[in-house]
Amino acid sequence: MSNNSESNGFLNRLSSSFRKKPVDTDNCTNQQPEADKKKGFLNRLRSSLKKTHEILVTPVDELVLGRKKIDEDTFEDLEEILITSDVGPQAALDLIDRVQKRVKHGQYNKIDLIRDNLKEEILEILSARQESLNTSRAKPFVIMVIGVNGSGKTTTIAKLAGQLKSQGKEVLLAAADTFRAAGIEQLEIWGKRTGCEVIKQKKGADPSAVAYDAVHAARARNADVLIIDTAGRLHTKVNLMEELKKSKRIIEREYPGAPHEILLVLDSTTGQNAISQAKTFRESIGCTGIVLTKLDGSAKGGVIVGICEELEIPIRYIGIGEQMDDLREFNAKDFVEALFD
Ligand SMILES: Nc1nc2c(ncn2[C@@H]2O[C@H](COP(=O)(O)OP(=O)(O)OP(=O)(O)O)[C@@H](O)[C@H]2O)c(=O)[nH]1
Ligand SMILES: [Mg+2]
Repeated sequence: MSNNSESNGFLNRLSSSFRKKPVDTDNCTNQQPEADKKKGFLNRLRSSLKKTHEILVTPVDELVLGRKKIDEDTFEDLEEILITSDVGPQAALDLIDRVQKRVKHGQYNKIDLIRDNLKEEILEILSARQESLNTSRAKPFVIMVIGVNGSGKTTTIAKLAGQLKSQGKEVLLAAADTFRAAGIEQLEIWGKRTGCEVIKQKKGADPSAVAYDAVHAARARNADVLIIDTAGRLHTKVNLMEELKKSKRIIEREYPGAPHEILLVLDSTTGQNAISQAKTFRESIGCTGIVLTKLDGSAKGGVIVGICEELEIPIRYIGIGEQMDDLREFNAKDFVEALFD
């Protein structure tokens, strides 16, 4: 945000999105029967993954139409579909290999079962990265949220804070994105809305100093969870990565064992670039979990397969919209069902 009017415009949009649908911190206690809730949840996920479905699944259905048997061409066409749908070259080859093996074993050697083969293999790849975040294993549990500019870090923090609050947890937020005044303001607004205290300093302050204050505050208040927001940074900017490392070092020094989670937020609309981002962040600072955002607006959701295949980092959450309940714990089975339906 370069000036005040831009910043105000952004904050107004943020507030109006709340007016449309207020934060529901009582979400987990509402009376909606479980089955209905699950159905609504799957429908929402299905409509979020519609664009990815059209790029990844519809062409597979078309591939099957009019063919009588599986041959070399079938696999070539399938590979092309997988690559165009941002699954990524490595994951595409692996998937083809897996499907070919099944065909060889004569398990599913009918053309119309290509789709089922593919679905099952994708499920297997995704399931290996399903591991939910357990914030109860330390108190306070410290989460550092990192990622490139605009990937969805701050909104993810807000959604996560809202959800943890609704579970009765005491959550503290730290505005260690000191790069822009609007970054601090944005977190403050979310802090108010979710009822979480925000630890902050002035714009331009050393982010490690904010992290230092926040760790001490979280320990003094005996908070359950501390979530630290950081400024967006291009993964290729060495000095900015060093700044992040410094914050991590300070947190470690002040509270051995922390940060307990380094959550990397990746924007699914960036497709294959999300994988390069993850590799660089992993190498320079390390990350213990991934949040894949903006799946609702993305035709490149297939990248989730590449992420799961190429990086051994669990996917903790997925973002499927801008509302509070649009951050979902990653469930591979639900995801694949919604994608292929
Ligand atoms: N449609 C959609 N929009 C999202 C999602 N997650 C975040 N956004 C939007 O993405 C935009 C950027 O989100 P922020 O949370 O500000 O991103 P950030 O990573 O904190 O950005 P910087 O602090 O500038 O690096 C906002 O307009 C969010 O509402 C999502 O899952 N779906
Ligand atoms: Mg931010």
